[in-house]
Amino acid sequence: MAWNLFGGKKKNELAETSESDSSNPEDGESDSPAGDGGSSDASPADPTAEKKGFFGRFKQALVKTYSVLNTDVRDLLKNEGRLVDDDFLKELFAILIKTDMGAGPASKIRDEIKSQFRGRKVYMADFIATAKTTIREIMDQPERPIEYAESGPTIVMVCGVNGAGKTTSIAKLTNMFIKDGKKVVLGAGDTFRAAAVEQLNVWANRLGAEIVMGSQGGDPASVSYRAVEAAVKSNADICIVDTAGRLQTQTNLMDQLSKIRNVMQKVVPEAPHEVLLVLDATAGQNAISQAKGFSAAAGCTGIVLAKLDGTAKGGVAIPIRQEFDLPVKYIGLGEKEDDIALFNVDTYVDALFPESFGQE
Ligand SMILES: Nc1nc2c(ncn2[C@@H]2O[C@H](COP(=O)(O)OP(=O)(O)OP(=O)(O)O)[C@@H](O)[C@H]2O)c(=O)[nH]1
Ligand SMILES: [Mg+2]
Repeated sequence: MAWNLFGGKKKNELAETSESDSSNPEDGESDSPAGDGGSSDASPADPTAEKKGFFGRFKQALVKTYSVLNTDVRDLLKNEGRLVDDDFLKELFAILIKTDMGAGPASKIRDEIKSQFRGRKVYMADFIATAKTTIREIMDQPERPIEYAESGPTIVMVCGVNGAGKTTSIAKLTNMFIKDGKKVVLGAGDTFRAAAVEQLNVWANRLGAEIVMGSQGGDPASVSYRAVEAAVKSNADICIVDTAGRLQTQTNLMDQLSKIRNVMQKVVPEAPHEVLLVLDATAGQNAISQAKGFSAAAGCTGIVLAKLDGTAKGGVAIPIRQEFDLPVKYIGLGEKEDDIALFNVDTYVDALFPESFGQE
């Protein structure tokens, strides 16, 4: 059972999906901030449990960010509120910046508080409401699951800097598709690192996906071509191609991504249907600067924000959404194949500011 991973794609779940898109902040509010939203608390037969589970998983992913932000804001505002003056605005900005939301979004929240409350007292509820509204406005995007090909296999290319979480994210996506009854072919296009092919092969065997591999040091374009070809031949639904980690400054490696695209198109002219840029949330703002050139060079269509669970810098999803001008499609919540969720702005904001925010 997917965690609403497919948006509206699963016809037999449409009724549940529309309810469980977690735009309701009350979902799972009985959870602790750490959330208990692992796979244990939702049963397929119980949509309420699924709602709690989906929200709980977001809370779990953001628990480190929430904890720091909550403590700082509570210390700032106390129970009695604070007069909005220059000192207060400076302190507030410094607190917001710590989440790695970036200067733009932090200034926007600060300025909004300033224009609404200057010379008066601001209370916790005012802050939460202003922050949530402002972040929602900045991030505004509909849920965007994978866009499927109209016919034939959907070809997905995955790229990003070294160690961002590409291969693990591919495993998670594969698991999600297979659970949804889809046939998946993987292409081990990272021929650069010695253990990379084996890492993907282990996942493929464990999850039950077909895999096309080449030799280490071989041509990634050739592997990608053969993977797409195999997907067409075997009537697969999805073909996901892994690529080696690279930096946007490595021109030859960035050109290699274009070459991979070109050879895919010889088999399926519309390929790749999706180019997912995997970003490491633990790198915070560095994740943005490291991967800034990727979007244009690789023709990215969406972002997977991996390792959100491992960081107190979870505010980074906000500038990522802005800077790349791409939808954040999925978030990574851990190292296991189930640790993925479809990204939803409302759920993200509600998880950052759950009902417990500001309380002891
Ligand atoms: N906590 C956590 N760890 C993750 C997540 N995604 C990946 N990892 C871990 O991050 C490390 C790197 O993940 P990989 O998937 O190998 O990253 P990659 O981008 O394929 O790396 P290269 O192929 O070397 O460029 C591994 O130890 C993963 O288990 C996540 O969402 N949460
Ligand atoms: Mg890899």
